[in-house]
Amino acid sequence: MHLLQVGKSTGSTKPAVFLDCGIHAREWISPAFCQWFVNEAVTTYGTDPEMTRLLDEMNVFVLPVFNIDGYDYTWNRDRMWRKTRSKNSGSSCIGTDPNRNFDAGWCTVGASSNPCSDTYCGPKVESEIEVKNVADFIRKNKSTIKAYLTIHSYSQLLLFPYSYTYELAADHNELMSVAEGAAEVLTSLHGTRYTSGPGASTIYLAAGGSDDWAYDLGVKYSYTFELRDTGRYGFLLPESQIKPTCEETMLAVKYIAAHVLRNL
Ligand code: 0X9
Ligand code: ZN
Ligand code: ZN
Repeated sequence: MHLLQVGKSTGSTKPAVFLDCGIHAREWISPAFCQWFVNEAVTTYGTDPEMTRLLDEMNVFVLPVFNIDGYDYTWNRDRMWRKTRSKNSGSSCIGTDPNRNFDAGWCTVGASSNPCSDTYCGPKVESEIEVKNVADFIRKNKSTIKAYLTIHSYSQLLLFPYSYTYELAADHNELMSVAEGAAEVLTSLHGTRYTSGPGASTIYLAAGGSDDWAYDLGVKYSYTFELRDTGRYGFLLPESQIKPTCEETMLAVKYIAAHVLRNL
């Protein structure tokens, strides 16, 4: 797994945002966004004042493809594959849903204990090496990581904890107002409309997700983006929509990062 650190080197420790893409293999616009983000960061640093300040004051850890084996499988075998590609003992079905494999109400709701299901939670918490690696990294750097952003598709949603329960997060009001601000700036570019809210009530109850896990670890600004579209093309988002989707998403990510900085 390849993890990039983007930010001005200062010698001292800086607060950080953790951004991952491609947890689910078939959500191709997601890795495209992480790639776009890194290119924008390194090419607009020094000219765009907002990006310059962000990268002066903080680091962004970018995991461009979380589920590498699954992503490869969607390019070469099955375009609609979602899960990892690990073997399951006692079953001929392959893979675990990495976004059901985190230690957050693991496998209690909205997940399956059947290895053949697309939402299989895995044999145990962090059974998937990809999940274990990300969880270990965030745990090790939890004093510096102030925000956790994870990019999925599709549905045009900006979700935050919780998804494993209908209970509201302690920081619900702040998370909601930051989400609404981010969605507003996103819409301003091409008119794409987003819905913001806690995962459980905005899409569905689903335990074991990375956002809920990061939040309960103490990373307050924990968001799941569901990028374009709302179902016309779904995972098969046409090439012509890659650039506008990345451009608008960039505005929302920068908005959240700026809010994090302002509240340090
Ligand atoms: O179900 C998911 O993992 C995400 N939707 S997707 O269509 N990309 O699969 C939503 C995740 C929301 N957060 C949690 N369930 N924790
Ligand atoms: Zn997803
Ligand atoms: Zn455009």
